[in-house]
Amino acid sequence: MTIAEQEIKKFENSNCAENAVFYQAMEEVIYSIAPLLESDKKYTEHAILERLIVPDRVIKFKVTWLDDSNKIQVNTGYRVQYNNALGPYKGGLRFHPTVNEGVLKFLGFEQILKNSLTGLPIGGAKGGSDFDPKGKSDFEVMKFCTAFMTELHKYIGPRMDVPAGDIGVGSREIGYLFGTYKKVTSKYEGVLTGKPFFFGGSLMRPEATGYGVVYFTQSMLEIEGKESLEGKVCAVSGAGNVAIHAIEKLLQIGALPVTCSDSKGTIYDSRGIDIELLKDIKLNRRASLREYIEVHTEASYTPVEEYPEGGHAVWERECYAAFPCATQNELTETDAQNLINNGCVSVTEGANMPSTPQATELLQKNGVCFGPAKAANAGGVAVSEFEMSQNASMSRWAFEKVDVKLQDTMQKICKRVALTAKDYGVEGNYVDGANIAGFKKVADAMIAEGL
Ligand code: NDP
Ligand code: 2IT
Repeated sequence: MTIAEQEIKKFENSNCAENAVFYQAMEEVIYSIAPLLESDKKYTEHAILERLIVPDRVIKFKVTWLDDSNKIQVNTGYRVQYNNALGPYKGGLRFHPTVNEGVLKFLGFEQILKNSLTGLPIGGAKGGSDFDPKGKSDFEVMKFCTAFMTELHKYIGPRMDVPAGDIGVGSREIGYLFGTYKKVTSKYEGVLTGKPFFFGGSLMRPEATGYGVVYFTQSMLEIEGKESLEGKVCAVSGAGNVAIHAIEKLLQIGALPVTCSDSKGTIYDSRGIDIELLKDIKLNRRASLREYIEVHTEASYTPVEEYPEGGHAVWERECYAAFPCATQNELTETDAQNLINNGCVSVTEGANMPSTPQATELLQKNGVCFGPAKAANAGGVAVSEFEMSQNASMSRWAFEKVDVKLQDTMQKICKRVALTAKDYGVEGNYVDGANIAGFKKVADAMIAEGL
């Protein structure tokens, strides 16, 4: 049995339905870092994987709130404080009905290695709730956020744990959460990132993840000797924070993003996505993407019921570069085959773990440049750390300054990942490069810090 197989065996009891995505993420990392474990036995001797895979703590709490008809609602809240070897726990909050401990452990585990790759002093965490903001009034969202933070505030702080947004949590929710934290603690401090700019947020935090994904892709294509994105057709999935800003940056650099999608269906617009309309539908009005074709009648809308079997309408389109930016496991083996058949040259993950293991393997085998989430979407958390920095020094940075620092961060991550892959004999494999580089830094800190 190889070292990687021995390590995975130690966790086979945790492979239950609730932990499926967590197990998937963990298994990928362990197989990826096998060359490091084989070449340096200290990581096994110090039981680093056993210590890294079990979170420092999982906080689980009840959230009770009154809906608009004065009916009592009960949800579950979580914060998984995973690892703080490199800095305070840091990572987003997800509000979505599919949230459970297994999903948050997968996201928190990925976050440790992602945050390590940024080179910034931040540990890994994730949290959230099974609360569904869809269809709720602003007042209901506010009441839920107040109830959630009334409990969570006990466990977080600017030097302890700094949450941010993720699916279902944007600047509106962060505002309500911040307001409650301030009220119950009487402290005005940088305890959350992704705040609106006028009360302590960083310029460019909303754009950071999507823009960073495009900056990462530009670097990856350059390193791999491929043609740049300018003038190229691109396919993007999702229609939330990450997808919208990836589309915006693609348009700014002269690429042609022709798709976007939400949980109900996919838009294809061969002339390029109308970004202002998309923002109005999804950010301002939180409406369905279907409305896009009411304005652009020549575009097409494919509802999920009509997706190809085992696949998604976005990835049936011919494109040079693909950007899955919606959710985990949204890009399947069928989708990967469609992309390959249509001549796709690169896939960059904007969402966390959007490609299934089978899809990733197929894309890599066929020579498609593959930018894994923990490297490619690290721009969001990097600008979150810039926000922590600005809050701590009571300062404000200009948009251009944040943008330059973000570009620099994404280029450095990309080069480091490519170099690490080369050093460990897997040149061109950005998945292994990211896992090894991210893991090594955290593991070395854990060893240096003792038990
Ligand atoms: P949003 O809530 O802003 O948008 C999520 C988008 O994905 C929406 O279009 C939503 O559709 C769609 N979606 C969500 N769940 C599903 C599903 N089960 N099936 C199909 N579509 C779905 O979230 P973000 O844009 O912030 O997050 C998207 C991804 O990026 C997530 O994987 C997140 O973890 C990751 N990420 C986010 C970062 C950030 O800074 N926000 C940073 C790094 C990664 P609908 O509108 O119908 O709900
Ligand atoms: O997955 C992620 O990196 C995020 N949701 C952002 C985390 C953060 O702390 O900004």
